[in-house]
Amino acid sequence: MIRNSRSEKDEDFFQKEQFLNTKLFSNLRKKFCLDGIWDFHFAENVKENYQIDKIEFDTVMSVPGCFDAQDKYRFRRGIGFFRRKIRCHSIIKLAIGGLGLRGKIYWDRKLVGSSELPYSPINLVFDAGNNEEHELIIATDNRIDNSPSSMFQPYYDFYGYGGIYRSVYLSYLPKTWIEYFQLTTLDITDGTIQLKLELDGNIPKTTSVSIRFDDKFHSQHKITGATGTLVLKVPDFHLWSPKDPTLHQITIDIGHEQVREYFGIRQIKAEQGKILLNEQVLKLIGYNRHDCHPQFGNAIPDSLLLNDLQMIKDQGCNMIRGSHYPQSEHMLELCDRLGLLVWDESLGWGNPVAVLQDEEFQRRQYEQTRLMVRNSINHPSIIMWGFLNEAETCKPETKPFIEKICRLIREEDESRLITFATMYGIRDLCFDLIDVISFNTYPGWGSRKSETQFFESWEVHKELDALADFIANSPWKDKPVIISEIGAEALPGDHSGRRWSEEYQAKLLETACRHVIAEPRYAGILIWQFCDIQAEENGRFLIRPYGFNNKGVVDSYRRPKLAWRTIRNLLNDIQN
Ligand code: ADA
Repeated sequence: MIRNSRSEKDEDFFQKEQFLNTKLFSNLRKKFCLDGIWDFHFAENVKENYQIDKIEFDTVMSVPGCFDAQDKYRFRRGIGFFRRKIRCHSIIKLAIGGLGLRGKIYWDRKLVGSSELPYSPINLVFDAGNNEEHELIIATDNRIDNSPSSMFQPYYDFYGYGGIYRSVYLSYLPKTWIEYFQLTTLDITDGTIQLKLELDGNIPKTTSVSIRFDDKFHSQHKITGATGTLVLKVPDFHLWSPKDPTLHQITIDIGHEQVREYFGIRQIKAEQGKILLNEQVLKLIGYNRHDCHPQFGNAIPDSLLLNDLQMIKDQGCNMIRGSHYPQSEHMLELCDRLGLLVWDESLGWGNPVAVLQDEEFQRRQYEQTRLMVRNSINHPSIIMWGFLNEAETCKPETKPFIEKICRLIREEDESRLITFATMYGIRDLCFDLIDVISFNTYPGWGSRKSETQFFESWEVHKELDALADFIANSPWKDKPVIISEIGAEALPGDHSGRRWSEEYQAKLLETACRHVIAEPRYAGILIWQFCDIQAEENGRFLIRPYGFNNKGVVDSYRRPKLAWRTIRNLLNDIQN
């Protein structure tokens, strides 16, 4: 069991499947991280049917890395070709944590896979060939596709970077392998969990499964065919929560293959307008956060990622909304470890009915949502699944699609809550489909009613009361309500006290946080947003000072604005 202090096992936290050659875990799947400096070529104005044989690699690029965040290619659109040579053989699994905006993958110059889903993991299983040097090329295209089926629409309010956003791994697969496993807490009073297993490859009639918890406790089981469900009791169990994020470890061994995973025992539910974690009422307080930095784009290095999460945790928050796309494995591992709750969501931003009704867009959305849920299923930090930020959910035509996404999530996972962030307030038509009602609202900023340039708290109070009153008198009065976005822009160094100043933002956010924290009808507040982010040149670039969305409480380089200190003092006062 892992407590907060560092233990020997923690040394391997990010390489947990890589310590393969130790005697104790000799069957652990052989998995290699391919991150590093790869060969690179950037091609502008290149046609879709380019010939991969003709690409000449003339320079280098870091993986993970966004080429258009580098000075040489900043804001340029085209295809970034990344190449790496690898000596390997036989059946392998290539796992790319996420890329953008779309990608094609070549092995020895033959196409082995492609993806239209920015930020989504890509998992490819294929025969690598003989034991010799092979060539892997990942072509990442950051040109904006403005057809309705495109997953990254030109009007999104964040920059669409090009490159490999997240780590790349290669693993050898044995003849039968564990393709998927899902751990669900069944009973928090006695540590009972459910393990669903899916095998792939050459499937024997029955498979012996040996389970070990925390390297101490051992039990033997059998499954028939490719799938199986086991109900297990975790000995000496300890519950996971933000205050005490204790993790356990499971080792699943099917003879010629072993996988290990950290997990947490905890239960999340919604009841009578409240969110309960392990039967305790929970008030969510935190931030919307984009993976964005001027020098790294979406490919956030681990040290910077840790810094962001640690800042948020140390400020006294307990929650992060991963706006507006599926979060990386590293981000989720750190949140499990630090004790930060996560709302993980699939990609979307303000999509209108015409896009929401496009069949190919729908197919991609289902695919990304399913991949998100299956890839992140074992992270205790995730308490809510979300999708399609601010889609046109006030239109009846949208409802069947939203209903289908909710059904798809529930088919995969019934243990977490479902939500989406709406900008339609009381006009939204899909509240019956979800577990938690989440309002994005900008009183005192976007929806300014008063004439003065200075902040007036009544606007925030009035709006938050109106939303809470509406839900309290609606058929959804038993669903928890949260403010999923609220905020104001602040230009660092502007201390005029007027709109756009640090003071204005700090006052607005302090007012909103105090209101939600004191109001029992609210289950939480997520400030928009943690850091300033690069705006998309086709999106709101022209109405954003410096081309940035400046609603961060820290700037794009993570330098605190006044609001950061204000919220920290507020949470400190409340918690002590
Ligand atoms: C919306 C949206 C955010 C951001 C915000 C803003 O609510 O969900 O992504 O664009 O507005 O800053 O205006």
